[in-house]
Amino acid sequence: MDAHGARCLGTAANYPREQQDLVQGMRTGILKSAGEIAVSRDGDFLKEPQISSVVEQVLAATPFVDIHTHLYAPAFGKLGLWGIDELLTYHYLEAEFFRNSDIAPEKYWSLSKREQADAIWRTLFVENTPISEATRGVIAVLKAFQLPTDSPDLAEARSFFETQSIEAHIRNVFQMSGVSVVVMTNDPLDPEEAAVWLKGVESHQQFRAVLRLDRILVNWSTHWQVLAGQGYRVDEQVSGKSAAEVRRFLADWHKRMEPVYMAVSLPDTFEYPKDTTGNRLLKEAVLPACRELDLPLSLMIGVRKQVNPSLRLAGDASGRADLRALENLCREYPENRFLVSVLSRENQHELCVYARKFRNLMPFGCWWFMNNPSIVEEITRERIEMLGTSFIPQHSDARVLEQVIYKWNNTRRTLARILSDSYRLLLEDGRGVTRHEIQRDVTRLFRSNAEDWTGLRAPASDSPK
Ligand code: RAT
Ligand code: ZN
Repeated sequence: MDAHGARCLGTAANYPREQQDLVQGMRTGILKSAGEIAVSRDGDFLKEPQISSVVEQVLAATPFVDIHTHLYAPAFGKLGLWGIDELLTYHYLEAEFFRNSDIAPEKYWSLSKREQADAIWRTLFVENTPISEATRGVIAVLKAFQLPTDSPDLAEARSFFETQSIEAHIRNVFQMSGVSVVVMTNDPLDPEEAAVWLKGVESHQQFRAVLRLDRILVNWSTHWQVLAGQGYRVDEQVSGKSAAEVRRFLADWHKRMEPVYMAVSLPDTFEYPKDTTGNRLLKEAVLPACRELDLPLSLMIGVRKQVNPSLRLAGDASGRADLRALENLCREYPENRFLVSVLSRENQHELCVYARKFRNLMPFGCWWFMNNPSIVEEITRERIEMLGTSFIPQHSDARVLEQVIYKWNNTRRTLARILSDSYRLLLEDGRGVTRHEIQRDVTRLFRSNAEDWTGLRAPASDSPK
């Protein structure tokens, strides 16, 4: 059946006999016939029962680009987190720990990292069944390294990680998770991180930089003096030469970091336009710098910082944002590209609608509280239905190296189901799909949309599994 036929099922009477049979078959639920006709037209089309396994194979064999993480290249030393104690003290798990333990946050923060990890293991993995997304993630990592998943303590896991050398371990982890390149989050105003950059770091093809701007765009009043102290002529009100000087600061850091985009995480209350220092800096410094340097700006919208400060990093929540701010930015700055993720479930559909209106908007990832299979499934189905393959389905947001194993494994598992369903529906509607097309779609979703948008060119040689 041709595309026209598929669109016009209501007027089947005008069709040749073969198509009338097909339409009848589809209406009465004998959907196999669509697949048979498609296959007979072109041997490359897959039969319905083949679709899932081809989708799974293609997903497994395609090296992904991880467009947003908090991982670091080995040159950053202790800033790069890895190993069992870091995995267990991930703030997603700390939030769950505080629900399940009598230990007060102040007491927990006074423990050593090792003691914290022991407490979390005991509470969430021994005394409770680890069925939450974040706890299952640790189990999947232990299993990937053939470590015990039900041990009363962490002795064996610790001794395994202690014997790994970081470079080889990174290669191994990337291979196991099927990622070829990860994008870091690099804050030029973080004193510890800035010190590493200022000493000079060799660029690493598999860890690409991102110029993170939260301290400039969201917390200017407590950070402008750092820039002033470094010789940039800025003031708290962003008057005079301030915006030009921030552009100079960004250009200097661009030279140093070679970032693939600039990024900021914004509160649910973000509005644009509105006369705030943040918006002045956005309009007069950041957006012009992105245009000059041909970089997209990533806006991660909807965080409500520190609703419970005693939980530290685990104390942030999410809120629904007014995405008219995004509409205004996309319309007023067609020369800027915006990579956008939103933190509240309620904003997801609007984000898809805006992406249909503005080609300079690229939705990416299921961020933080959205990164659970049920929500990922909902968001991704919606995005495919509204945007086809013109979006970036996922990023890992990994803070600890080995997390990419479980996070990307989960993404492949969920996406296999969703993509297979999409191709099956397409087949039922009258259009077969080939392995080549599935590969083209997966490559676009998990590599080339990110590469084309950021100018990031990932090394293609490192293929997973
Ligand atoms: O997901 C997270 O780990 C959050 O704490 C944030 O880091 C968020 O992803 C961000 O980049 O701001
Ligand atoms: Zn993040």
